Amino acid sequence: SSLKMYNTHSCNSSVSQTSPPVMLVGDSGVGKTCLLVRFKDGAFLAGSFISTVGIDFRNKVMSIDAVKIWDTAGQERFRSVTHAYYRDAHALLLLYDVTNKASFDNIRAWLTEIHEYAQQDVVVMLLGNKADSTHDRVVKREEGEKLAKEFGVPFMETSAKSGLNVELAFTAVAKELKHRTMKEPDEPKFQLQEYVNKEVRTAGCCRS
Ligand SMILES: Nc1nc2c(ncn2[C@@H]2O[C@H](COP(=O)(O)OP(=O)(O)OP(=O)(O)O)[C@@H](O)[C@H]2O)c(=O)[nH]1
Ligand SMILES: [Mg+2]
Repeated sequence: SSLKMYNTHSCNSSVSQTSPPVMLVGDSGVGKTCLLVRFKDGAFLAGSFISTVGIDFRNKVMSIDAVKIWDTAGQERFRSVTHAYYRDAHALLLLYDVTNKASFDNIRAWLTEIHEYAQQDVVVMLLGNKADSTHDRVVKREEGEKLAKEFGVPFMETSAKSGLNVELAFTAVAKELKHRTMKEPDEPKFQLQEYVNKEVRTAGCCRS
């Protein structure tokens, strides 16, 4: 089946069939592929923009856990392909671009789609990407915070260019997913929102 595809990219056996899939979603051009490349390889893809076709499968072994990362195409014409993967995703990183108001306005539609196609207990995190673009910014951090609060999802701003909060976004969801699988009855529940609040950095204030 096509679902087997994700293992063909893996040369590390610790990313197995049971590693939880984390899916990157959001409009075309918001920086999903760049965020993944920054996280995986520590590099930034500057210059010409190569839009993702369909879905791309990557693996990463983190100190917390190994995760499979599915980078999806934001373009409308690939929507039916990405829909097919929603139900298998354990976590969704939903991105908008702080320099693109339409990508922010579309977040509500994305969340509706997530409710429709994803598992009910899927971990969702809202990311306002391109936080490095001070001059082109049109969406304030507070607006992102407000929207996230309305939908009860954790939020942070990120930058694939500077690296701001990139590691944190993936680490936070991996910690949450790891905690869910451990099922230790006496263990206190992992507080994703609190963890994010404690670790998050703000664009322009600190080095990333
Ligand atoms: N300044 C800045 N530019 C970024 C950042 N992330 C991505 N970009 C730029 O935005 C453009 C689109 O990035 P991609 O990662 O390819 O976008 P995508 O969301 O994967 O788009 P699709 O694959 O079409 O869904 C590229 O030209 C990147 O260089 C960022 O954090 N800061
Ligand atoms: Mg892409």
